[in-house]
Amino acid sequence: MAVNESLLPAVERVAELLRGAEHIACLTGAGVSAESGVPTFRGVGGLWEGRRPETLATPEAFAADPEEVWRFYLWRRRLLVACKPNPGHYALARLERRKPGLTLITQNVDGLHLEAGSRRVLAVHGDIWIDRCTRCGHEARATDKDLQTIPHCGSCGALTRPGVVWFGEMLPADVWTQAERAAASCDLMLVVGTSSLVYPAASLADVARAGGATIVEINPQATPLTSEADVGIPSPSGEALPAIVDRLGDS
Ligand code: BV8
Ligand code: ZN
Repeated sequence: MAVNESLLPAVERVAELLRGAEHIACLTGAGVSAESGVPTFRGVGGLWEGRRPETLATPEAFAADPEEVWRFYLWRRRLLVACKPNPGHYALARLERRKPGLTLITQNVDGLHLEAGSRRVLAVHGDIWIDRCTRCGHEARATDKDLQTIPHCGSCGALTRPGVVWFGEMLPADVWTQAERAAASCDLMLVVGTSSLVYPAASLADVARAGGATIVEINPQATPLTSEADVGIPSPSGEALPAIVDRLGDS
């Protein structure tokens, strides 16, 4: 689908900002994977068996009932096996090739940015495809051969957990430091497909603005960031991002 005609001036404005920017940070959330068929967290269909992800994505839920939390994550992995990157993911990978100063920071754990060809990806909430041992910390990439069985550690046999950051857990320190640095030093920040409700990721736009960056939001719905953004494109990212990157041309 092409971007709505009425948004073309905003699309051209963002392309112009990208042409002039050297350091660009892009923060993405679940919305950038929505057009790939991945349910968002807080949108319609974002529930699992009537439960909200926030109540399952916690250390407490895992301690109380590891099997139930694993059923949630195995369900999401089975969903993801059928999901492919969408034009929004591919546009960001093209943008990285055109603008090497781009840093892509994602809250998503689905791996679709890497699958679309983005190379410099800071996954601040981890990776759903990683199994991490609860005893020895050994990490292994899940194979999608069998997504019905709770994985155990290949090294010590103990129960594993998904390699994602749960609510109440610290973000991986090295990745978070790089994300903060990219936000603080960018001239332009694109905030794409996120409700801007989850911290500290949602604070990155404030860090960028404090550093003098121009803020662009791409999201069909309004968020707490919308009133603060310099440019807003109320469009699905799978339509807006390709339109923007197409306008960069080869100049
Ligand atoms: C931490 C991995 C503690 C797991 C995730 C009260 C106030 C402020 C903060 C807190 C508070 N109480 C608790 C906190 C902290 C908490 C938090 O922020 N809670 C929120 C809910 C209030 N944060 C934490 O716990 C973080 N850790 O703070 O550490 C600490 C501090 C010091 C010392 C020790 C400890 C950890 C947060 C990470 C949690 N893990 N995911 C998993 O995936 O299973 S977060 C989860 O939410 C996902 O990663 C998701 O990406 C993220 C954010 O959601 P969004 O990506 O924005 O998705 P959402 O569905 O919300 O929105 C989708 C958007 O897309 C919508 O706006 C929609 O309009 C738009 N959209 C839809 N379609 C499209 C589209 N956009 C474009 N195109 C489309 N087609
Ligand atoms: Zn182990």
